[in-house]
Amino acid sequence: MSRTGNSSDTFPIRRFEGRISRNGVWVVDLPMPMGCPLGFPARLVPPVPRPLAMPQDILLSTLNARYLHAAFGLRYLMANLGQLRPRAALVEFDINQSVSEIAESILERNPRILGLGIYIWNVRPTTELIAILKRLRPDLVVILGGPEVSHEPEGQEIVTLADHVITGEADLCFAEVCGRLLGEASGAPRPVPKILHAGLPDLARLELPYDLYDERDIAHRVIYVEASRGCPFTCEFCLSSLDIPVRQFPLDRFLGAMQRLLDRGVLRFKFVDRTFNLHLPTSLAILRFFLERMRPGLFVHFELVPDRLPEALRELIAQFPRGSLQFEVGLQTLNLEVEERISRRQNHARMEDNLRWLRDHSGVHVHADLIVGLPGEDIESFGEGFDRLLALGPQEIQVGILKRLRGTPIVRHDVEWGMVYSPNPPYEVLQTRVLDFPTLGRLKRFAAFWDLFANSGRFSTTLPLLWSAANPQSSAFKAFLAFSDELHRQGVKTSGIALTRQFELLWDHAVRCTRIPPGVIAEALATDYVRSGRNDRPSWWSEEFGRLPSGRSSVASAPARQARHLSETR
Ligand code: B12
Ligand code: SF4
Repeated sequence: MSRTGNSSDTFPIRRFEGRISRNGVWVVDLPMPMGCPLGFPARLVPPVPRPLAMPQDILLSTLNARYLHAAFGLRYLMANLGQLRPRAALVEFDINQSVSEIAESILERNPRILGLGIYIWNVRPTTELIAILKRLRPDLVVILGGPEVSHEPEGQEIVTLADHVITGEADLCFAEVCGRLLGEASGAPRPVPKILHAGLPDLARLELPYDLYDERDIAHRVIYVEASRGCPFTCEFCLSSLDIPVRQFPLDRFLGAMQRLLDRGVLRFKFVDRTFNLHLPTSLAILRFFLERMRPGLFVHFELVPDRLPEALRELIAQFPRGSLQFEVGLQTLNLEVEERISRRQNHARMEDNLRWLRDHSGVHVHADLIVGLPGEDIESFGEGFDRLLALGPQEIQVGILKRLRGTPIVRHDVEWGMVYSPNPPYEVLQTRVLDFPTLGRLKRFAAFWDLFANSGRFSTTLPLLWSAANPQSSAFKAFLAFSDELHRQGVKTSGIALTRQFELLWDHAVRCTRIPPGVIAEALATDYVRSGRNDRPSWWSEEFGRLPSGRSSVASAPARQARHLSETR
């Protein structure tokens, strides 16, 4: 049998491609032409017997950002392979693994076609991987897809090395291309262009991929789910601004799949919908679904736009147990001019009202995002926005550095605002007309230390002291920037600091650089120390401060970090 020929002469009778539907009816999987430029006509394929499955014919793979993350996109491709599904396998790696070990593992499976998901976090090691694979197995057909190769593919080394690239949502198109390459239907392989643009698939016709989360995924990984695709907004730094229109998966089928996940013991759901609160009836139905099935440990994460929280949504949200919901809220900037410049629409008054409401009347853990380095935003403007946001009380503020994602229209500001980006992934901004390289470095450290000390929830009693009444003139942003600068001066790195060392560093800074009485600092720090699970006497605690305070109770539903925040805030 040739590697690319049709092997239909070796099949056991009674081995059919297809599946039994939920109501027990035999369904033949059709390669759907929707959105695939190869233009196969919609046709009925009779349930012909297929060859004995060769699981290695097609291998789907990717390098995830960490083991914890599952490749959701690949599972869609696998679920929608139709007749080819028994001849395919999915294997995941992560970017911390060695490229040669990954190559070995792939070659062991001896695939004919290798489909790789390419993202900003894996483009570099995957380029290396393909170079190795192609040397060892020049006949291996490599098909790429994913956001990093879906835009500006020209000139990318990884694209040069690969055989084909399918841009966009390839759920159905990948099956079509594999069918062609394997000579399905026609008996001989047929040519496929190097770059194909998959159109938007009809979500109602997609097989949902949730059964492809296996027991190990359920036990150890984030379970990604989506009820819709696309975003109606046009923020110029974001790839999703190109994903218009918004499309919904049929709600009943989606909720049925969520029920099966719950039945299999999934407790933590992460919705990747760009804006969960866009379509009110759907948002309400999904929230109601989870509320009715609430159980200890159930935790659901949504991304939403902050200025839309109508009363009906609020009523439902308020009923969720503390720590069972997490909202990721993209603010990005609070500077109106910058917002307008990057085509981002946001009603500030409503946003502020909603964030306050969430803080005061719900048990939602709010994770808010800000971006450093947007065109025209200087350090003062960023700091003011940061302080305003902090005052609204989100449990976490993630400070991200602007990235020049391939395909995004943010490049139109390059000349006017002196935008200079790194040529290497993740293409972070290096300097702008109003933020020089050293200042951006300072803000990057601020972001990393903020994550370690504030977002970790470990110092929630002590940190506010840095910008409290003891330092009335100092904004939280300035006070924490001073701490971050001080750590840098001492040569402290932004990662790999032991917890006890973090306590020492904060103690040292607070005592030396603020006017807060040592006893007050020690009391606050000791509260944080005990809450972090320690019961030994820390080096900075002295007899004169008396006994160490006792610990606080935790929040049942939330993961550890979120629980630390929420046990403090109510
Ligand atoms: C989950 C996620 C992560 C996870 C990682 C997941 C993992 N598996 O490792 C985490 C949280 C770590 C993460 C981090 C980041 N992420 Co992220 N993330 C996402 C998110 C929310 C969901 C991805 C997903 O599952 N989507 C749903 C599936 C169905 O879509 P899909 O993955 O795109 O797959 C489809 C197509 O791409 C294609 N496809 C995919 N694989 C393949 C393979 C083949 C062979 C083919 C033919 C086609 C194909 O078909 C699929 C089905 O339609 C997306 C936004 C979004 N909603 O998509 C951003 C997104 C992927 N992330 C993005 C970015 C920028 C980042 C960060 C840089 C953010 C930051 N901090 O600034 C970091 C980088 C991390 C790092 N270490 O460097 C960008 C991608 C940019 C790019 N060019 O890759 C996105 C699109 C967000 C955005 N709108 O800008 N992210
Ligand atoms: S930042 Fe959020 S609202 Fe703006 S385009 Fe991206 S996903 Fe949509």
